[in-house]
Amino acid sequence: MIAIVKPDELVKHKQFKSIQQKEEHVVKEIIELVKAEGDPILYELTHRFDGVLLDSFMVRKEEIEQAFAEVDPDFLQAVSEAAERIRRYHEKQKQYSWMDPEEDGTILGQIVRPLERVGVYVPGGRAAYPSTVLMNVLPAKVAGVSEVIMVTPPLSDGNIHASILVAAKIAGVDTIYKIGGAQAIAALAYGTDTIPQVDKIVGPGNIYVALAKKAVYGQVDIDSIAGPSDIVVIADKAANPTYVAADMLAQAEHDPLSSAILLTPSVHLAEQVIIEIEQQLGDMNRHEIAASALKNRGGICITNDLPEAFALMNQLAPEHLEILIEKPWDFLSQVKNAGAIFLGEYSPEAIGDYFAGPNHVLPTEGTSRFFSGLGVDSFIKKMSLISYSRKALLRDGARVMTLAHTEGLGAHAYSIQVRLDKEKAGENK
Ligand code: HSO
Ligand code: ZN
Repeated sequence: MIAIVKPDELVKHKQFKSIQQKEEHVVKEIIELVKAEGDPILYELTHRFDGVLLDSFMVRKEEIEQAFAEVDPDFLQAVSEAAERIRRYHEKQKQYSWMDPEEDGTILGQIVRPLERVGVYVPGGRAAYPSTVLMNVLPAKVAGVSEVIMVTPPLSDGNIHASILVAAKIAGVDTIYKIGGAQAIAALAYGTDTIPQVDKIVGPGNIYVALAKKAVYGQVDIDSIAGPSDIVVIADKAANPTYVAADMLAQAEHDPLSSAILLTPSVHLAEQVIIEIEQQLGDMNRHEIAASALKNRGGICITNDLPEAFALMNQLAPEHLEILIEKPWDFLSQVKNAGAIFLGEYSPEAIGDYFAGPNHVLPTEGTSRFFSGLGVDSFIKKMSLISYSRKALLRDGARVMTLAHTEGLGAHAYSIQVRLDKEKAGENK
């Protein structure tokens, strides 16, 4: 099921484009329709694509109360505790405004402000994860976003999964609308009579949603477009092959295009992991998805040593990196590119997917080379602040004028000159 591959094959493995362009024209058409016609076309498109004619796409308070009554108490407990840990972790990411007074009375600073309104897209069907609701909403709330709007396509009976409604409420979503697809993205980007225009849209979705997000980028901000999920495990002979296999399969079960790669200097461990994968696969409820993922984008690579494993991992720039070696902390400094790092055998990726606190929305497909995961940062803006003093302007004015003249911008220079002239005239009085 999983093959032993050479290092150069691994890097090729990784190169994979998930977004096709052929649905682009459909998406553009939908966006134009929603811009032109607003609410009525949203009802029509929901009827056409989701097969349900809604009276109203706004989720009512009673529907949320009903969802709380419906869900398993264990789920309620787990999701509440997860939300608490995620909130606490993100609190630490908060950035604060600062002001720096200089001796001459000048004050420079940076003012941090949250975005005002954010839209969170939650996909329908099998990929509607309550954990993803928490991961998208909580950082926005911690950042201080005043209004978080969630959109999600209705099920064929016009409802939304109870677990999604419960997670949304616990995370602090302000309003929920039953709309999905490109039409939901267009409504959030341009606003309709019912749906307010937002400043940023986050959350995963199918190809139509991804293309719609790309198309409205600039009108609003968006998060990065998520590709299939991936993991690299670096393990040595001390690692437990049962754990290594289990963690690779946990990733593989997401999607037939998910990637799970093991880098190890130990041939013995590699052999044990292959046996374990075969055994554990047999018992999996998502057997077929995981098996195709391992076949399509799985691989085990035997490296000469651990430094080579780390170098290869950095080339792959994984979304998730598990370090299952004897002294994982000793190698942390070698990690340059990874969305999230899991150290030691008690940190399986699943603890991070659901509960530990860090965000599970992470850069995929090698983009951890230059992107970071979703966080409080994703929902704030920074404004610079300048309050120059008279003394400082008199001191620096001539320098500014030199630079302005060099750029041929006379009015820039003059805006300084008038002040210098006036102040100097005042001094001579
Ligand atoms: N591993 C996924 C997140 C997830 N796992 C959601 C379970 N539910 C991407 O980081
Ligand atoms: Zn996962």
